[in-house]
Amino acid sequence: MERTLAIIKPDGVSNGLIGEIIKRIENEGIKIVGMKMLHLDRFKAEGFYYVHRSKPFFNSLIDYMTSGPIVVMVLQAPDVINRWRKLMGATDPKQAEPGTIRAEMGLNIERNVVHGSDSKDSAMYEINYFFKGTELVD
Ligand code: IDP
Ligand code: MG
Repeated sequence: MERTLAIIKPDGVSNGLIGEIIKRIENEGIKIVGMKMLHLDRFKAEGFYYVHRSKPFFNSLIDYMTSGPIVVMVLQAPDVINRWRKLMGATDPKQAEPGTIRAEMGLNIERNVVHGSDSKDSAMYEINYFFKGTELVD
């Protein structure tokens, strides 16, 4: 069993896509074991995207991620890190496989609707960044 962190980003929430995205997760047989809605402040968003701090898009990314509420979820299933990234599609919606969330709902390479951890290590960091152990069910 594996866990990953998923986020429905501000554009996904404001465009009314929470239900559609959760439906796709559940239809894959992936279990949601933690979920909350948050509005990140800059400090919290910067800590989450720490690895990108020197990228040219960092400030714009923080503006975007603090622009409205998000939904953070912990997903659990075998191989869920890869499976959730497959459902999301590539970072740039223009490059994303047809049928993926980002291909169908993403606005551009920044406003791309969803987040998913990219490795076991980042999944552990990101889950602990938003959830206490007692906030996860099994
Ligand atoms: P990922 O979300 O597919 O893992 P990362 O490279 O980890 O992609 O980038 C984190 C987030 O930063 C992306 O989801 C996107 O919102 C934003 N981002 C990535 N690359 C660019 C870019 O070239 N321009 C603007 N925003 C970007
Ligand atoms: Mg990433």
